[in-house]
Amino acid sequence: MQKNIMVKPDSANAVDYLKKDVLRDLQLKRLQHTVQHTYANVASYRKKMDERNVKPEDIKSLEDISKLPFTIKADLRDNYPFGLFARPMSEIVRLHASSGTTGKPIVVGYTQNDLNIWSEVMKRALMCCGLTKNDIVQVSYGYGLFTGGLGAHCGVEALGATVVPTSAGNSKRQVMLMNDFGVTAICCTPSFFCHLIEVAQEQGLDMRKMAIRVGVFGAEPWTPEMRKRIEEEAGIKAFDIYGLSEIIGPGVAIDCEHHAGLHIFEDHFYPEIVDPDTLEVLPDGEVGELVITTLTKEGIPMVRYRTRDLTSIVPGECACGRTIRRINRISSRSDDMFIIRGVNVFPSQIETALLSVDGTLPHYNIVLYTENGMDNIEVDVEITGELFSDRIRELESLQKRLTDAIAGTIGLRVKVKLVAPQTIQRSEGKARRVIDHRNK
Ligand code: DLL
Repeated sequence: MQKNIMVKPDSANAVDYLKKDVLRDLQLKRLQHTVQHTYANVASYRKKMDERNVKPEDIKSLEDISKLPFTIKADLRDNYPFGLFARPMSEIVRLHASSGTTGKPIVVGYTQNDLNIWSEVMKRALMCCGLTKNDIVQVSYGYGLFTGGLGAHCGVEALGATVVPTSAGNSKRQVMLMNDFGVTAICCTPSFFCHLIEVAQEQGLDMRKMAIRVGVFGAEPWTPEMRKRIEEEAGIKAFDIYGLSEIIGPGVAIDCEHHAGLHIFEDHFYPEIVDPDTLEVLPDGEVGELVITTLTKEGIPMVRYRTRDLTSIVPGECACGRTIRRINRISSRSDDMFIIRGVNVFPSQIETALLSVDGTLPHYNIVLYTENGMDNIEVDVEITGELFSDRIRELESLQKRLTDAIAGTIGLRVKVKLVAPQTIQRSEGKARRVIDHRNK
């Protein structure tokens, strides 16, 4: 086996600006090492490669990656818990798991070097949001098996900033500490932050007057309209951080101050976009499923992992000068889509429509139901307290504007129900917005 590819966390940021050919050389070397490492140590992966008649030596260029078989979530489930680990347990220093809705979770293991790399990419991500060691960062992603809390935590420490490890939940206390400690940045889901804004308001606190200036939001899809609302209501700059447990956790990609796509830390995570049906690799700019190959992961390397997340590679270079490529914000997962009366609908399209209309709050549910044998959508959305107690005619007009806005984005007229503030359940982690009551 080849020696480890050690990455010193301190060499971090310069890699974002490498010359393209230097980066491609680095990626190829790392890809070749990863394929050798995986072939030598992961039986199920070796079997798949043998079935395709591909050997590690066949990877002579980055394009040769298309010869390799894909990895899917079922491979992780079938090899539960440690079957895809490429290192003995004596070298695994931490486990995380993603909370599947059904059955067993997906388990991932990290060597010490994997943890160092994770801290490094998270540090680079926080630098992308303009954070420095002078910041006080509240980490309100859940700590525990979920990667959000500890992932962000280690990144803040690597940056040398001050971490406030509040974890998720207990929103009143979160707001109190944010105010008392002079917190300047927060890491949490966008839906939880919307909740924190209203909790602050209930306590007579205005986040715009507090020290907080940056939010690092992710773990769930959110729209540019949601970003606008958050930035206005809290007086902060909001950044979009992407990641998934199977690849490392948060810190796979993040947007910079230009918000023109998320820079993917491609010296560690090699991106491809494929057509989810044909699995053909798509050119830059075309939307498809994001497939990622880890280039430095030791504990559980992932070769051509199908994320199910839909995006495209942004062509061209970013005004910030980083040379690492960008992916567009993840607006949805291929398995989030529902089909109503023959129309493909993504929840994010409904969020975009709802938040483009004044008077709505960023708390909504999408209820799917069957009536007379037909599938339908009802959108329940909270509206501001003043509007709710207003005259019927105004409410009807708002309801019509919302129905029109939704019809404008999805092409279907759906039932919109205006509900009072605080009616819709708040989430502390990933929001569950779609409630499916359809007859199956
Ligand atoms: O959610 C890791 C994470 C934690 C990312 C904190 C960002 C911040 P999982 O629980 O494995 O890991 O869920 C991964 O969440 O495949 C996407 O579908 C979704 N997701 C994550 N970040 C974003 C984002 C963490 N910024 C799954 N936008 C991924 C849209 C996101 N979807």
